[in-house]
Amino acid sequence: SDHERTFVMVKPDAFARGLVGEVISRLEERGLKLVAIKVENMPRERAEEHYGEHEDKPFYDGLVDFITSGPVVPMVWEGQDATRQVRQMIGETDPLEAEPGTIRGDYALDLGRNVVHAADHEDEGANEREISIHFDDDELIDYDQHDAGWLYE
Ligand code: YYY
Ligand code: MG
Repeated sequence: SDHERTFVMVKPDAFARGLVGEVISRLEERGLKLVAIKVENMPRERAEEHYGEHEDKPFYDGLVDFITSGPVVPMVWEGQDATRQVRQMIGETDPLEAEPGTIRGDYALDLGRNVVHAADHEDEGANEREISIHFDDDELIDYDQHDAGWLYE
């Protein structure tokens, strides 16, 4: 129930498939406020830091290979309960479990090519950690969301 910032990233599969705008549109239309965005090829060292929690998992090397295999679009979005709202919109990690209507449920088939990353709402420090891994403070833009008066009571 908090106004908060959450880290979201379009993965290389979605970038290559022309789904960047689709992901952004869904978050915009929901009412979330975009406060940081860039396009880049993620350095391997930063990818390893980003996915550090999965270091000991069998899928870790392939995951780091994949996330560094092409351009990504790291973003920060802000809004009421932003972390949980975004996780709900993205759907389950495995696209087979993701409900239709979610991003993964509409655009992905394979666990290892699931279109988008978002910080985990069950991991307390995830947003702060991931935002600081991918952005400098001065890359987070301060402005008034013009329709805020219609989005929030
Ligand atoms: O946060 P989320 O992306 O939904 O899932 P995580 O459990 O944090 O796993 C990160 C990433 O790793 C997932 O999006 C796909 C990949 N992965 C995998 O390839 N195989 C698994 N068994 C579990 C996760
Ligand atoms: Mg995760």
